[in-house]
Amino acid sequence: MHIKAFLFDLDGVLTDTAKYHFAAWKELCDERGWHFNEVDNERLKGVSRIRSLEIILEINGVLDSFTEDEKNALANKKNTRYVEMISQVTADDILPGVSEFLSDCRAAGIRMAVASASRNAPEILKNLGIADLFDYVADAAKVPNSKPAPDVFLTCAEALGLPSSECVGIEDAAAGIEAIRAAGMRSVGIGVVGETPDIPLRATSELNLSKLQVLLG
Ligand code: B16
Ligand code: MG
Repeated sequence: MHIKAFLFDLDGVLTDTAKYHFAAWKELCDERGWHFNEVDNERLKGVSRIRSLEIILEINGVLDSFTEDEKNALANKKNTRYVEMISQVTADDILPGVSEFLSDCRAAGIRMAVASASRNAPEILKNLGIADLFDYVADAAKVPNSKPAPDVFLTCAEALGLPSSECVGIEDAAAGIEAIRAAGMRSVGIGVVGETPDIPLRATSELNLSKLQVLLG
């Protein structure tokens, strides 16, 4: 294939915001006396905010004890803390190898979009100082179905005016790899557990445009 665009997940691919998601959810859980640890946090990667809360409530056996309004209030409370935490994000938080890869893609005329489940994606990209490099950033609030549904990747391809066959998705979460596959695109996985991407990499430092062009060509 001739790669015309890369569609990037954000958390776990461009930067590591999982540690802030964990810290913000942990504060909420500690306040309520709920169990939540780093292993549980793995299940929240790539998953929407409200679904993340539901997973935490399920783990604690209290999912049925909350109304939709109460769940929204809890998710908002976590997000307020999370937004405070990500205000500290800077260019130093870009994952290794990512800046070089983005520059190489740009120099090669390959289009780039962000396909994240995070409603905070624009703010994080701005703080990282890379917002201007992307042709399109999907608005997670407007995407009908979250990963593993293909919607966010299809939205990006459509915005770029490209068919799925010319787009490659880059993801760190199993749900994201499923979403890319369901969108009919090839996938690059970063340390993905539980799904097999077309190109599995151990870390972002292994992202290399020439190699990917050969492997996916
Ligand atoms: P927000 P990604 C995802 O980002 C995170 O991996 C996931 O843990 C989080 O719940 C989700 O964004 C929603 O984030 O609360 O900021 O809207 O991996 O899809 O870039
Ligand atoms: Mg991710």
